[in-house]
Amino acid sequence: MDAYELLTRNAEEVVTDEEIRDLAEDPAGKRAYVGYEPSGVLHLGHLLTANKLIDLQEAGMEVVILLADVHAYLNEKGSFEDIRETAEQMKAQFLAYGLDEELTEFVYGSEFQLEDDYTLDLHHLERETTMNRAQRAMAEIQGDETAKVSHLVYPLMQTLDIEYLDLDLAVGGLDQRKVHMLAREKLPDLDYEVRPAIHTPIVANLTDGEGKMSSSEGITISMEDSTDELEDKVNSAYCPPTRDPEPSEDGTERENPVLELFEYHVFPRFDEIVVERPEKYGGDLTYDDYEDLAADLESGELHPADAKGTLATYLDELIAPGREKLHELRD
Ligand code: NAL
Repeated sequence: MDAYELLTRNAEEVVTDEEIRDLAEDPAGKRAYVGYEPSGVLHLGHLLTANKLIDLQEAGMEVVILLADVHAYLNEKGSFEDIRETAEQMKAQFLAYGLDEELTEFVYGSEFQLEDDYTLDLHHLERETTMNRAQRAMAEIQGDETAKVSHLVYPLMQTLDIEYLDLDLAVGGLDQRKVHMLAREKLPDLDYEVRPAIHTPIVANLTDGEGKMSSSEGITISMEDSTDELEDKVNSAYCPPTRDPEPSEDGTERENPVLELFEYHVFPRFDEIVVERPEKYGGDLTYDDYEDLAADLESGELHPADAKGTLATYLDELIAPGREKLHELRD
């Protein structure tokens, strides 16, 4: 796979394509970042962006993972001490998941976000940005409240971090796009450069294919799940035999989350997917391409129950090393 393809595969959006093409010309040694509010346990949302980081490393890029402790504090995720502790666990799980240790740097936000220069730049950015704009940038991340001043400061700090970490590329889920757009618009006001961004898709809710999968509401799969729990969650997932399910009765768009998990989580990490079936049901099916699996589900060649069983097996293999790490850390 060439570098441009590695950078862009499974991306929902790249900003801008031209800038990403330039970067793909010579990716070796270039630095990409992603930031996470520390939480004790990685879930599929984290792993989706991590898959993109693995793609970037395969293209030769270095990856900076910002453990956004100050951001988590601003977003009321706990005491500062608790947040720091969960960040250490997070680090171990990322490495267990398959990020290249040589090409990954972990940085705590508090290492540089409390310095004088940073603070003064932040105040400059506060002067350049309307409350309405900051609020809109934060809405997708924080939910529907965004009622505290801390929620307005949050996206401005995220904007500034792109400069302070000396990066060539910003990576994040589609829910980060408004922050990245704010950064592209405002960094030049402070005489800083604009950087390209890659946004990964957001997977739909597992149980009904509506909205987005979320760790706070509904079901997500995490490094904490046992093999049995994972199997139960996948088996109860919504999986009509189509890529484009009808909207629900109240008109809400629906996706097929089982297919999405195959596309964004399984196929990027395995060369070949085997669906094991007894001979009397047609024997094993083997896929090296997501499109073929999706087509077989649609035609009826692949039964949803077999698709789910296979999905659970491969997801289990992906989370097993991180699960083990978590148990080690807790014992
Ligand atoms: C991502 C987050 C927080 C701070 C960041 C700073 C720089 C780059 C990326 C960052 C977390 C992210 C989330 N906003 O919603 O998880």
